[in-house]
Amino acid sequence: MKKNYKYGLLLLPLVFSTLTYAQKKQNYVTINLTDSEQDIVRKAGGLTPSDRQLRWQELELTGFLHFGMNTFTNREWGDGKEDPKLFNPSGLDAGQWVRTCKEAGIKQVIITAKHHDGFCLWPSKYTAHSVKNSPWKNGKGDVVKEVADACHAQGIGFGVYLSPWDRNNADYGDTEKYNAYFLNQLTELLSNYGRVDEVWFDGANGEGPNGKKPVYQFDVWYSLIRKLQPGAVIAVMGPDVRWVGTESGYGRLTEWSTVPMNGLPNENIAENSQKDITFAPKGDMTGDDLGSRKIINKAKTLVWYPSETDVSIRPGWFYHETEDLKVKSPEKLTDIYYSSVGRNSVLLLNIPPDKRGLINEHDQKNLKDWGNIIAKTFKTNLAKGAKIISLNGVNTSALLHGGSKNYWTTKGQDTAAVIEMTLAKPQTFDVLLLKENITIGQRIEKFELEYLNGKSWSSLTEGTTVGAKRLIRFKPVTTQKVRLKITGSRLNPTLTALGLYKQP
Ligand code: FUL
Repeated sequence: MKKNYKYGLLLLPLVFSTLTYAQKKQNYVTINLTDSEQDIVRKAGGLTPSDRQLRWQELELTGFLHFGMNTFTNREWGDGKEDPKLFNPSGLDAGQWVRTCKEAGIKQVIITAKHHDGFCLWPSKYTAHSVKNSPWKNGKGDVVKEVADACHAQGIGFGVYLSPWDRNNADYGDTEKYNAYFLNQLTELLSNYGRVDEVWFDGANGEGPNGKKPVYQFDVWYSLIRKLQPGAVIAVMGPDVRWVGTESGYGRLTEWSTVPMNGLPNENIAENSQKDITFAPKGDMTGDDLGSRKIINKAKTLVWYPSETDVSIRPGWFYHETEDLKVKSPEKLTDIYYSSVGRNSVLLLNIPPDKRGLINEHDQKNLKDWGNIIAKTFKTNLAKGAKIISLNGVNTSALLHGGSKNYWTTKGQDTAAVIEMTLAKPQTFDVLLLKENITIGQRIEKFELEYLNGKSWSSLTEGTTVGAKRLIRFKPVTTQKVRLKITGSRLNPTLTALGLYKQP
């Protein structure tokens, strides 16, 4: 008896840690009327990304390529009346676009296959308003194919932007006819270019020639995408990736990937229960706080819906020669990196090719310098070789060599912890990096970093959410001891990385 009891006690921490490890994967959950506040918080902390969301989140840096009729007319929004003959890049090289992006650390690019003017960068069978009626390559060219092939050859992801709003199509305004047209175009893009990793829809919607706005049949489009390209995330007007809410490049300081799904009819939820969501959450996504306790407490359903931060390297989305000297500087891009990737978001940086069909020298230079700043900063984790103590922690070594299968967490059901690090030698640093193991959820709500300043501890920085990645910069300090205090978490907090870095 006694022996068994002892064994029982010894096994207890194991049982608890297996509980944290073996969690069911679920990217949305319904809140019951009988759920207490604590139940809701735990449900939120237990939501996880779908495989396609996880793949996308881990990219961190993605690129947007706004290119099309507007590049040649020097506009941002065409009206659809442009002559296809105006589209004539003199030296288009999609290989150069992809190489330039890749060298800056970008892991996936999205091409504007069709913008609001309706001009198609591929020879669509369903319209005359495309590259097939342009002088470029005597009407035999296909920009979408060139970009897809370059991405596949150079080993980065490929995505398409297809504007629902179409100012050229005569049927735009007629819901049935236009949706059939749109579905045909989507089928072409998702069938003829190999693997597609992201489909990006924006919400713009105007009146057609009949004076009406068509009703977009999003659910039909989503089903087609799931069927033809099951690995692709559907972004912005889509269920997998949420627009961060601004086009400035600056995400929220508190960024939850778990948010309420508002305004959805219950039947829809029931019907889709236990499946991946195929409908986009509605509601205002631009507020300062989309997912803290006070917000989720009022929710009916919670969903894993992570943010994407889109911004252009230039003032406009399309190339304009007059903006050559207004390309964002490497320092500005670095600031944007910390405020997007460093705030639990994926950066979607737009780099518009010029009239030649090349990423312009001005953009190239700043991208390269920016890539070098980021690479240099994160080359060496100054915490490497540190001695780490966390009294209620499990798997402490994972803080320096972690991953989704090997991560630091707490014993029992502890939602608070202190992690103390004694560095191999005194170091000067000015950046903190934290990563949660989001494969089992986003949980941390509050943390603080302190350093040993002589004989006493001083606060260095503090924050709320962590998620996929949290980066915080501060004035450089020199010390040999730091401690991270996690003071709030929805379930056992987890970390796969704790890094200290010095900016060049
Ligand atoms: C917006 C569009 O209207 C802009 O032209 C651009 O494509 C941006 C990314 O999305 O809604």
